[in-house]
Amino acid sequence: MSTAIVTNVKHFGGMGSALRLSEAGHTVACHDESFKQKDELEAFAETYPQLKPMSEQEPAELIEAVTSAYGQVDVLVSNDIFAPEFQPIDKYAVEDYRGAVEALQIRPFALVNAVASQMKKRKSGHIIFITSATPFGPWKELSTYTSARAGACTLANALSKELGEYNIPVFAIGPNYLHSEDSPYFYPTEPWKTNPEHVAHVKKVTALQRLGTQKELGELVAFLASGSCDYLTGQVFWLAGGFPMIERLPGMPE
Ligand code: IXW
Repeated sequence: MSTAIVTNVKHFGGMGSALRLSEAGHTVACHDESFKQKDELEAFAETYPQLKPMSEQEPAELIEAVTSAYGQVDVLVSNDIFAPEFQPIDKYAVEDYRGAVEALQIRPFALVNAVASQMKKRKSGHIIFITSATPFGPWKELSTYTSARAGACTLANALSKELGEYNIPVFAIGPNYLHSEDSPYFYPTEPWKTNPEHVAHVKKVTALQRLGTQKELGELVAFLASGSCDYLTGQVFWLAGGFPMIERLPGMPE
């Protein structure tokens, strides 16, 4: 029996990860900010009886609660979210950057900080950060979010160096244009699947010309967590359909 944790489960890559890990036989403990409210937690438990919602919010408390309820943590999926705000550098407040770093770097760091000792003792575990493909293809005027995400990708790579001897692979999955269904983080059905201008944009900037699905994200998470190819560690997987698509220079010969 294996215990997995998925954070921010209702958002970004949360549901794809949790449902697929559960299908693969993991007991999946789920964090979400909304689970602070008892009725939200109960509603989630009723809709998804195969998943285990947790009310704890602080990383160390969450790890402790999951460990005592479901046993040692085998898989950590730190699925981090932050509302990106586009601004030129002289318009951002310095605090905007601090906020992005707190949510996108400190949070996964704190989770690993809390879970590492039990994984090291057992010499087993898998750690996956869901980050972003924006460091691979940065947009103009999104410096805070993009750089904070880049730090999380590097954190995964750096941790892979020290946790390798304990048989703990560490990965980052960097999505972009991942359909988030009814969550605002980051490509909900409205408008990204419905508004013709948004659909045309996705077609243009991704080589595969469409949004990625929760199912596709879940397949990668489950594969990386499965241990079936444990000679991998430290990679950042850009799960972004070939974003950013670079078009041919105008005027170049055929
Ligand atoms: O920044 C994102 O969306 C902004 C609209 C994508 C996310 O990093 C994965």
